[in-house]
Amino acid sequence: MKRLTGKYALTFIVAVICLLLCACMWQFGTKAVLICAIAGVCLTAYSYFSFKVFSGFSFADYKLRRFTKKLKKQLKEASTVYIMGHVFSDLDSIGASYGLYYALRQKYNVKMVANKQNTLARTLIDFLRFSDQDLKIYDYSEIKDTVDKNSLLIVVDTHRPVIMDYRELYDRIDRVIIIDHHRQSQDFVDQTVARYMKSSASSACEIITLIIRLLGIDKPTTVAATALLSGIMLDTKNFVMNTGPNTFRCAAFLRQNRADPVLIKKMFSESVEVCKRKYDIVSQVELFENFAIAKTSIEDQFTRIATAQAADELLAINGVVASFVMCPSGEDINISARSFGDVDVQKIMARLGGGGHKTASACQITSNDFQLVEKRLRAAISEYLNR
Ligand SMILES: [Mn+2]
Repeated sequence: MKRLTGKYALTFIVAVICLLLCACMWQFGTKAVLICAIAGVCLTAYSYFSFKVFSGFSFADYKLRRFTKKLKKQLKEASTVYIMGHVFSDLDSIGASYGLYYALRQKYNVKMVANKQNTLARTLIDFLRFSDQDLKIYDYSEIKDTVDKNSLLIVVDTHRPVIMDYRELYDRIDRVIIIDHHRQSQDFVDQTVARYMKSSASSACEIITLIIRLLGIDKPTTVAATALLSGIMLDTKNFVMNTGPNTFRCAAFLRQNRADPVLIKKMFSESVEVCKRKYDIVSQVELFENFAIAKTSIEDQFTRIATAQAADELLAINGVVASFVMCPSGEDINISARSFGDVDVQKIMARLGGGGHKTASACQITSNDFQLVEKRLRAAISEYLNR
């Protein structure tokens, strides 16, 4: 027999107490019994419906509930549902796509679409394909003939068409749903039938975790839970950046369903070349006020990823509030900037013609003279400090 869940147990107990009270009221006449019965029904209904709210079973806000309703309606009308993330898909993009795919595949005709060649989440994709035999991840070329006018596209982890994994697919489908945690860009044109964009959420995986609970999935598989947790861990840099109460609630829920943090840690592992390069950059750091500045002059396939990771790593230095790493890129010198949020690195990068976020930003300067670029960077930092 299925064990009584908390909700039903509570409702049952309340109903029994109400019935007993009604029986006791018998001696005071039928009026008293009637009043007691009405109160009892109300109380039972209240405990049934409000259980979720008060027991903390669901932390989704009103907007997300409304969005999920819209999503269900759209799903019912769709012939095929495509789920897609962004270009150079990361753990968050793939994890969120898979989480949603997993939640919907029982009921609907869903296809997970991702570029398997250009991805930063190779380890997660391999893990998913190995552990979930039913999963098939499609390239655009494999599905382009199956698109019709009733197709529905769900895009996760981005809302900008230019960086969607397959722009062609977005252009061909009229009904688009967007689920994203990035701040809305100024050039965003809303052509969606429904969207949920919440910049206070840590990651797309956090939002998807809340959605799959609203869709009625209380026990996701270990594979789905691990995929979702990997996205949260990536985007929060292991629960440091952009975390809110819901981040930890979702993580707790996923861990309860046997998400594997050790496996995720292994997914973050890098090749020995990248590691060496990263610490090579870190070891050459110079401090300017509370700002860490480092550089590398070598350009190869490891530079991009090692630079970004070195910039993250530099924030671990005592007292450092922001970090900058310079690296060559063709005719340009790139600067990756990071901070904990007290310093707005986007403003500093904007002075050098770049952009990004408060905590992660970058710019490109056409030059091959590191000294000159560093001078300009220091000037931009001083300007920022004396504004
Ligand atoms: Mn993300």
